[in-house]
Amino acid sequence: MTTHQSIDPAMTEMIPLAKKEGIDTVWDRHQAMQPQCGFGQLGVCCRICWKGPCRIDPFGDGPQRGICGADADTIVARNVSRMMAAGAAAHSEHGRHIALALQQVAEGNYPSYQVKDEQKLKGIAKTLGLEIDGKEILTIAAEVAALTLEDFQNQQHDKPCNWISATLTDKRLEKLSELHVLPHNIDAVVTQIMARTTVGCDSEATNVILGGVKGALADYVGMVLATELSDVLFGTPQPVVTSSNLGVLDEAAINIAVNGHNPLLSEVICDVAAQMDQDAKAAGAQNGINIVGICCTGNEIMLRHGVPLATNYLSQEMAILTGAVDAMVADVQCIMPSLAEVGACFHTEIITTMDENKIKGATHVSFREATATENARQVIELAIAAFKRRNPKRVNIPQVKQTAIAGFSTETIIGALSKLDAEDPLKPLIDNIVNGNIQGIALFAGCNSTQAVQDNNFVTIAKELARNNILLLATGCGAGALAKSGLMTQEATTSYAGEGLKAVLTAVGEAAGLNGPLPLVLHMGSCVDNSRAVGVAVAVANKLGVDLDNLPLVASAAEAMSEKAVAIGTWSVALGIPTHLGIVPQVTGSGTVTDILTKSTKDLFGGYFIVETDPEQAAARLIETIQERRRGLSI
Ligand code: BF8
Ligand code: SF4
Repeated sequence: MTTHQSIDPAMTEMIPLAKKEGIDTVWDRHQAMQPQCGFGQLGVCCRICWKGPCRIDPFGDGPQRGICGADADTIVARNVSRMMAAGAAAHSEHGRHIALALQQVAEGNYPSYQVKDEQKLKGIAKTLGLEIDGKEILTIAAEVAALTLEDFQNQQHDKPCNWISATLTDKRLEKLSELHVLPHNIDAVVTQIMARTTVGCDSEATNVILGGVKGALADYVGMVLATELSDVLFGTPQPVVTSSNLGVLDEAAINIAVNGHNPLLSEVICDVAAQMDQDAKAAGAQNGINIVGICCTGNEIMLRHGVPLATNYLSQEMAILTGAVDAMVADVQCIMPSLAEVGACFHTEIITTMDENKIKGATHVSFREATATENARQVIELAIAAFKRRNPKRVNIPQVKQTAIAGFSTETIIGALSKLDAEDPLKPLIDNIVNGNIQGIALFAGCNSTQAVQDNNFVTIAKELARNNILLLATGCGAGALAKSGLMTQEATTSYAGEGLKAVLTAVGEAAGLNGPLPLVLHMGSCVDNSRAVGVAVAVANKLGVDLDNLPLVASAAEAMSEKAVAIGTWSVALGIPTHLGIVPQVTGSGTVTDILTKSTKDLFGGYFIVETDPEQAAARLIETIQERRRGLSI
């Protein structure tokens, strides 16, 4: 049974429970917000200066220009570019944290961290063009950190960011350079967007959007460096069998849910929790401490430690409604401000950890990398204290849980393929794309939104694509949706994959020692880990001697919500990837901007947005897009 808000079976229990308890959730607030403002939905509302707010009449009867003279095209273009800048800022700030941590580790500071994956670090150093022979590992770490931080500091406009130059195809770099959208400095590019979109500046829509695209590519830089350096510090993900959905909460344990994005604290919480298990048992929790994940922090530790994923973005409040979460630890991004209020209805301690991200009513533990172990201990002590206040009568854990095989980093995928061809690991993948066993590759990324039935777009599209022999990759809350729906299992491959895809997933899985196929959907990680999918695509493109816009590769942000998703979708398009949005973006008030994003980008970059809210129609369009790409390659 499903509800009209969600297809997540745990929600069929939790949504009525919230009603019964009289607790407002994201779905109630969505309802209360109806009808939502039409001007905002179309993107034609401007609040950039205090002469405004201004809005353009979409029917042509009222004002067609704001007070300053800006028309719908300018207003829409500025609004969406600013979203790209905000997304880039969020991911890059996360990346900067990781890079600064690596720099300190290299200097022998930050005792809670170390270089965990030396091979990865050496590989990165080579990719960035560093000489490593005869160098100590910490020297290499220092040099990699310095080159990374240069991407936030470089003032030479004609020198692109190190991490973009090192990770894309030559042809793509040339194209982006010709279009003047290659970022040279993440911070500067974000600043430029804010500057050029302020009152009385850039008003030509295409120019504004191209400025935004440069910001979106800066977002890519922030993500790829965050992902790669996280692997250095915390280990490169390997396949791991774990589980997902609210049934991963354990009534007999102290449940700590880690929510957000940045793995710096959650990694240490995992370590310290293992050491404090006895304290938990002494407090009466028979099964000790049970760490579970939510959103992308959840994805990060799911991939690296097999920590189960409790839920994805839209249902984060529902984890608290189970009455079994003793502490929810929030770092940055996609944390609902309502958590403190919901937590107050139960015994749950809501703990914020980053000084720049506080919630009224939550307990704040000021996290510092230098004192990470101590901070993790504080958090766990708060959870133990809260557990003692837990009311067993209010515990309602839905018995809904799915197995999920996760941990498909680029290295893991290539490693699994190398079991079929050690000399040339990409050959089996390419051969199977050419012979049609695999028709193409689709990356599912991005959020949940109340604008769709939770998880439904992802699951419907994924099943249809799999049936049509398309290899599926996933990240972020899209990955959460597909994990909760049981599509990251070997059984799902047996049930849903088309014959060709099934044969390939089985051959690779058997060769990799899995006693069966690979799961139907390969979980590549959090949102910043979208860069892993680019890694696979670039390797395939280079091997074939083509560019990314020739590959039978599509992306789908089927339930996009966040400004970060706007940035990711836009760099995906700029890299040449047709990118589906299952939510109508707030740009349709300008025909010009809509055309730029869905049509002109095809000529400029090869990638473009496909907007389709109906998941079956969306699947059909994605399949047709892959076929078009195949025809282009004459395969
Ligand atoms: O970075 S997918 S709702 S949690 S923004 Fe947020 Fe969207 Fe989830 Fe992760 Ni990404
Ligand atoms: Fe209105 Fe122009 Fe000010 Fe925007 S910038 S609020 S359109 S006057």
